[in-house]
Parts: sequence; structure tokens; C-alpha cells
Amino acid sequence: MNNPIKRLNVKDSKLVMAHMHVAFISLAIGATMGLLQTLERTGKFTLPSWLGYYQILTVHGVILGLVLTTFFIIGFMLAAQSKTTGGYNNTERTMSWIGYFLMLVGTIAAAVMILLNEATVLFTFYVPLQAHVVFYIGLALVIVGTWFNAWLMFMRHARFRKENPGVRTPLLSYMGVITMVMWQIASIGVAITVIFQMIPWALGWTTEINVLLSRTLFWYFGHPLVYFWLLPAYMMWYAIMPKVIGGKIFSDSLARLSFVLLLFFSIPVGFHLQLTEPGIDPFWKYLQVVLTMFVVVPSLMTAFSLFATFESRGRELGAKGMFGWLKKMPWGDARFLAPFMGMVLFIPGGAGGIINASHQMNQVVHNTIWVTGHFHLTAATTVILTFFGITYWLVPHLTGRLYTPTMNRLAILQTVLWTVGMLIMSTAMHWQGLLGGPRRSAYSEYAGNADTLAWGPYQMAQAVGGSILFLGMIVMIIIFINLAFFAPKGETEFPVAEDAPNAAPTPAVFENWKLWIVITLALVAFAYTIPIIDIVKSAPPGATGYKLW
Ligand code: HAS
Repeated sequence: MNNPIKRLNVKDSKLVMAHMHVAFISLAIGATMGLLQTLERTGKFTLPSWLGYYQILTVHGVILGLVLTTFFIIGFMLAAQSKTTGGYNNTERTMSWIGYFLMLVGTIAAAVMILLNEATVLFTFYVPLQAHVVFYIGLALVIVGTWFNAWLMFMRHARFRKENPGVRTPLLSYMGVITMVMWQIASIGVAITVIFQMIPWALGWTTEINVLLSRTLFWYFGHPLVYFWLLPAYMMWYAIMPKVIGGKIFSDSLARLSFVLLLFFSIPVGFHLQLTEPGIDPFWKYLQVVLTMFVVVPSLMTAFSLFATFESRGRELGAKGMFGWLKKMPWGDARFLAPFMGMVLFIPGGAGGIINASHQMNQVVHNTIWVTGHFHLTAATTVILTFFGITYWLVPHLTGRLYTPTMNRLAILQTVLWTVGMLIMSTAMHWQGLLGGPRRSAYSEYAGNADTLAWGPYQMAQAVGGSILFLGMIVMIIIFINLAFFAPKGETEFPVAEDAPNAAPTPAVFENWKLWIVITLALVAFAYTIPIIDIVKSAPPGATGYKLW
């Protein structure tokens, strides 16, 4: 059993902290851009002439959606694996450092191009919007950097199995490996479009590009991308949260099963983001909508498991009735409160996702600001509040400092600011979206026409929410800097939960990686082979924008 107080070895701690520094610098830059966007959209604030609306929108999306998340997730998963398997050896650590520097160089290259206004292509960098080639090379480096970390995690998991025959692998390491297997399979799609389509096109080697193929390869990756954000939050909910509330893991097998299902169903569903696009046969859209409904199931299993964890702990403490456990939870502990608020807001966030995925209803909300409201509830609240909840104990654990009561009070304030700010902003976005408000639009584009009046109150509400979130970001950065550099020296627990005493043994089949990978690839082949052949074959030769490369 792990000693929760025993610090991660110093070399692994430095590695993880290097990731955390990049993540929190990104938070500061990205959230500031978010504030500027909401202010611009009120019409009461004009951006300086050298800064474009779509430029800051690109910085916001890339730096928060791609950089913060990737660095935080890899840092957290490395920490979790190191803690539960006994740490990395020099070769494994070197692989991770190589990955880290590739990601860092790639991020800086892409960021410089965005700041020079040479890559104002939003976080989805869809063609035919074109960026400077250095932006695409930067992205390619980031992806390759993540692969180094994926392979290092696979190697460490395999080494644990070899060194501990017959022993069940640690749940956190298992979940990290599933997340990275999914990432490895999915990111090949975006790597192909970036390396074989976008880079030659940006260099002028090709003059035409198959837009639909590129978008399809992007969304083949784009849906698992959002699960790459979600799964580390689920790691915390299943394997750490029970310890934070003083309870036990409800079921190790159920947790592993839901991760295996998430691996199966999170990749072959990218068409649910392309439901309104011509050129894809409706049959394949329908099929992927059905598979999307399957991917909801492991999230419902997660909700069930969490309710069971909370209720079991509540009953241990004397709670009665269906929701009596609510009174027994450690509300004064931000390590609990922040992720818990993330879970609560995932209920409307997930329901919104099911609406999006329902083909006909998607016609109402697609490309409206409803979608922006959806991902601010899921990614920017559920996932990010969970990441903040992790930061409160992970950073002081790594730096050998204390998570003090003062920082905990600030962290509770931060949770309240983030929850309230996001509720106001995201509700206004959902509402405006239902009325047909466009997803991305600068005030300067429609100033003076009827929309100025129609959207005014909603955009004002979004600016109020955005300003509260900006305050929340400042509080978070203060907490991070304190825990990283100034908090008193001491020992902070790395909470890792244990099984319930009467838990049934976990079936050995969960380590049958060949089986899981073959099923995943078979589902991908089933959902994508024919439509991709169609997309390539039906590309009108010579028509601008519709050639293969
Ligand atoms: Fe989504 C668009 C469908 C989940 C992120 N999504 C997006 C975009 C992003 C995003 C970034 O089908 C925009 C992409 C772009 O730039 O165009 N989404 C879904 C579905 C789900 C879903 C079906 N999305 C997420 C998550 C995200 C995310 C998670 C980030 C992390 N999404 C879509 C669709 C679109 C889309 C369409 C395209 C829209 C368009 O037309 O453009 C599901 O996976 C959701 C399942 C979740 C649940 C909730 C389970 C609840 C739990 C909490 C339990 C709470 C407890 C506390 C225990 C079923 C686990 C209880 C306490 C009490 C006090 C009660």
C-alpha cells in the first residue's frame, strides 16, 4: 500500500512541476484573452488596433484547450503513475523530458505565430483557413512530444506487471494507460492532416487541399481530444475523491470497465461534430450518432459509482435517506468542493451533450453559441475545477510544502467565483444559442444592425460572468504561486483511495490489452473506412479545395 505522505522522488517531482508551470502560465494568458473577448462582444470595449478579435479567440482556444490541458494532464498522470507504481527509472524519465521539450518548443513556435497574426485559425485550425507553416510544425512537435509520454507510461505499466507477477496493477496507472492508448490511436488522425495535408499546403508545395478529408481527420481526433480532457478528471473522481472524503473505492472493476468502454466508444464518433456537413453519407452520421449514445453509458456508470461512493461514506458517518450523505461531506475542504462542483455542473453539461448528439436537435444548436456554452460547462468547469482541486494537494506535495488553511479558504473562494461566473456566462450562452445567436462573432462585425440590440443583454451577462471568472483566475494563480514557492515547508498528502473491504476481485481480463486495442481498431475501421474512401473518391478533381493533397 502507498504511503500517502511519502513524497514522490525528487526527480519525478521536478518533471511534474515543469508541466504544471506551463499549465498555469497558460491559464493566466488564456483567461485574460477570454475576458477581452467577452468585453469586446458587449460593444463597450474596443480592442487596440493591433489586436484582432479572432486572434485573441485563437490564443484563448489554443492556449487553454490545447496547451493548459495537455501539460496539466500529462503532469498529473505522470505523478499518479509514479506514486502508485514506485517511480520512473532514468530511461523512462529521459523519455518524458524529451517529450516535454518537444511540446514546449512546439507550443512556443505556435504561440509566436498566433501573436504575429500569422495563425489566426482558431483552436480547430480548420482548412481552408491557412496558418504560417511554423504554426503547423509547432503543432506536430506538440503531438510527437505527447507520444513520448504515452510510450513511457506504457513501458512503466508493463514494467510494474513484470516486476509484480500476479499483483493487480494500480488503478491510476491503468487509467493513465487507457487514456494514452486512446490518445495515441486518435492523434494519428490529426498528425496525418497536419503533416501530409497542411504543411505541404502552407509551404506552397500543393495549391489545393481536400477540406472535407482534413476536417474528418481532425474530428476523428477532436472527440477523443475532449475525452483526453475528461478521463484524467474521472481518474480523480474514481481513485482519489473517495480518499479525500475518507471513504473507499466503490468498485475497482466498475472503474476499469468504464475506462475500457470509454476507450472503445470515444474514437468512432467524430461525425457527431460534422452532422451538418455535406459530403458524408447520412447512414454513417446515423451510425456515429448511435455510437455517441453508447459513449454516454460509461459516464452514467461513473455517476452511479460516485453516488454510491458518496452514499456509502455518508452512511458510515450516520447519514439517513437518499440524499442524507450531502450533509456529511467535507464542504470546508476545497480538495473536495472544487471537483464536486465540477460533477454537479456535469449533469447539465452532459445533458447538453446528449442534445447536441441527437441529430435533429443538432440542427437547432449547431454553430450557435449554445455549443460554446456546452463546452464551457464540460471542459472549462467540470474538467478545470477538478484540475484545480488536484492542484491544491499535488503542488504542495511535489514542492514539499503545506496546503495551509489560508490557501484552503482562498481555494473555496476560487471555487465559488468559478462556479458562479461560469453559471452566469454559460447560461447566457445556451440561451442566446437557442435564439440563434452565432457561435463566434465580434461586436465590431455587426455593430449597428438589428443583432446589436437583440444580443445585447446576453452578451452583457456573458461579460459579467467572464469578469467573475477572470477574478477566479487571479485567485487561482495566487494559490498556485503560493503552493509552488512560498507556503511553509512540510508534508502534504497525495490521496490515493483503497478498495472497499468487501470488494470482489478484479477480473484479470482487464489487462488483456491486445483484446481492447483490437476491438477499438475494429470499431474505428467500421465507422470510418467506407466514409473516408467516399470522401477521397468523390473529391471533384481539380475543383479548388477538393483534392487529396
Ligand atoms: Fe461535447 C461539442 C456531444 C461531453 C467538449 N463538446 C463539443 C465541443 C467541445 C466539447 C469542446 O454530439 C465543441 C467542439 C468544437 O469546437 O466545435 N459532448 C457530447 C456528448 C457528451 C459530451 C454526447 N463535450 C463533452 C465533454 C467535453 C465536451 C465531457 C469536454 C471535456 N459535444 C457533443 C456534440 C457536439 C459537442 C454533438 C457538437 C455540437 C455541434 O453541433 O457543433 C457526453 O459524453 C456527455 C455524457 C455526460 C453525462 C453526465 C454524467 C454526469 C456525471 C456527474 C455526476 C454528478 C455527481 C454529483 C455524482 C451523461 C458523471 C451529484 C451531486 C448532486 C448534488 C446531485
